[in-house]
Amino acid sequence: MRYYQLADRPDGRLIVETDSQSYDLTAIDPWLTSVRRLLNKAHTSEQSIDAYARQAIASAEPLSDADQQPERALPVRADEIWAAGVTYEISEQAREEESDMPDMYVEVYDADRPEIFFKATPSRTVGPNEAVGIRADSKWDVPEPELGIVLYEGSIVGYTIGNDMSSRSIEGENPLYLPQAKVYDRCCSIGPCLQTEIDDPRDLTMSMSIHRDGDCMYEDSTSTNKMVRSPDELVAAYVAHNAVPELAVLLTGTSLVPDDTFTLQPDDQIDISIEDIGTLSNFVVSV
Ligand code: DO4
Ligand code: MG
Repeated sequence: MRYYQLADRPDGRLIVETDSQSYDLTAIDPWLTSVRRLLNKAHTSEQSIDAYARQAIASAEPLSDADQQPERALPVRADEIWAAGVTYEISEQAREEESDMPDMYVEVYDADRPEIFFKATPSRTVGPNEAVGIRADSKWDVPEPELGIVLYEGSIVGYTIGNDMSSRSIEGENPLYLPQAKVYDRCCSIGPCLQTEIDDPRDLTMSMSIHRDGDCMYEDSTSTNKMVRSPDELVAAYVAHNAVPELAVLLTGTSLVPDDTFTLQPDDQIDISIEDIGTLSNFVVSV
């Protein structure tokens, strides 16, 4: 099932989409304004969120198409977002090329311990159709389209799409600058929904396009089957010796890297799609 957040009411509105219909969970229970609240209720009644939602919508009327038009907002307001790195060969090769210290990327790609880094707080995270940032002190900037794992109390509850916005010039100058290359205003986008029914997260088609003034500057697709780590392995590394917050997102690394001649500019339009989840669209601003 797909869970969407709408922002057309002050407290928000939570929509669930089943195979064939959409339902307004907030209209059914006014307390259910967010995915977090739904997870809280499901957790208290020892049910999965899908079981809880199915019960809630059992006797409700589905929404008409017109009711579903309002803009979709950030679907999961995670307490923190972390990200895995160098989980695909193409990412390892790109870092090797951009860095004066390439060996460390080869080593982490092959190592038992994955690279996991802190990516964003809620204040730095945007939702669908909002602006993502490129740093004004960076010369080379890219989006990183990534499958996002949504975790409640450290356990996987579903998947989403994430954009790990990155400064390649700052990271390339010195790997110790990674936090500055990765964590800044509007550095992360999440959306368009929380999808709880993914059969195999390691077999999803993912694509990204970047448009500038109506021209396509980049377009490519890949599959999560090229990931060298499993979601379970990445989650195990994230929760190890780490009291994680109630709601978190863990991004799983990028497998789509534009040519080295490409850098983002303000007003560029980024569209990232993952099979069974949907499309996350954002435009770029300088921050
Ligand atoms: O090692 C630096 C970051 C890698 C990353 O963000 C990725 O592979 O997606
Ligand atoms: Mg990344």
